[in-house]
Amino acid sequence: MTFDIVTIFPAMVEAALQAGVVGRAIERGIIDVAVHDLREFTTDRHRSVDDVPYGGGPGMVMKPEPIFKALDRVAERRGTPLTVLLTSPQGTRLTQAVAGRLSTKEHLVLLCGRYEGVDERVRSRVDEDVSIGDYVLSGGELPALVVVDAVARFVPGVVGDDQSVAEDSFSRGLLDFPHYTRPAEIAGERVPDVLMSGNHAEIRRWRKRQSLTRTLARRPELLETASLDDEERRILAELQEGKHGRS
Ligand code: 4GX
Repeated sequence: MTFDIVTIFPAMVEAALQAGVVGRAIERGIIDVAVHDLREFTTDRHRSVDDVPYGGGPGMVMKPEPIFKALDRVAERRGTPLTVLLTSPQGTRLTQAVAGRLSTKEHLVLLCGRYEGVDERVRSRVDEDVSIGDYVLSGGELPALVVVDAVARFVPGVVGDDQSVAEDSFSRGLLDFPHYTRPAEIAGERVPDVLMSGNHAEIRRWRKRQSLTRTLARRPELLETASLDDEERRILAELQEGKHGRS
């Protein structure tokens, strides 16, 4: 899968792409990510990417010409079809399901908005707006990186252990269970005995109960759409009756 990111802060985006799971996937050639400096597609002496809004008002608007030129370059280099995403607070909220849908595309282009946004005529080249959440950021670079990370994890081979993708709590619609590593005791807090018991059936049930307890307490709406197995449905019923609720 290939990603093209169009930004006025290429160094910021490139630095983040070198770290962790995504950085390794790029190194191994499992995904290809190219970062394009929007200023390279300007033609004026000041390399302007923004201009004052028609109609007046505060702030600046991203000029359409450099964006059109950048998208033309990407299309010509990669060949069609490209799916162009604009990171914006007006967009489709990014969820695990949306990331999964986007991962079925061969090629994503992420346009990082800055200032008050882009000239409306850029819309003719945008397939979908994507928002990472209801808060105001200074630009679309962090959202673009979030989209690449969440989408890339669906690409086979990006996450080393396929099992951990399948068992990822959010892909099942539940919150994660608590994790522990050594030492067995720190600051007077011990690792729960069940995790040291070697009883794998017990451990599995305990983790399910923990996931369900947390989801019920913190994100009960997730339970409406979660895919639960028989055992999880039984545990949930118990929890909702108020039994064993504090385990
Ligand atoms: N999830 N921002 C984009 C400028 C902008 C505005 C409108 C395009 C259209 C954000 C978010 C976010 C702030 C990034 C405004 N670009 N993007 N920027 N939350 O808040 O995605």
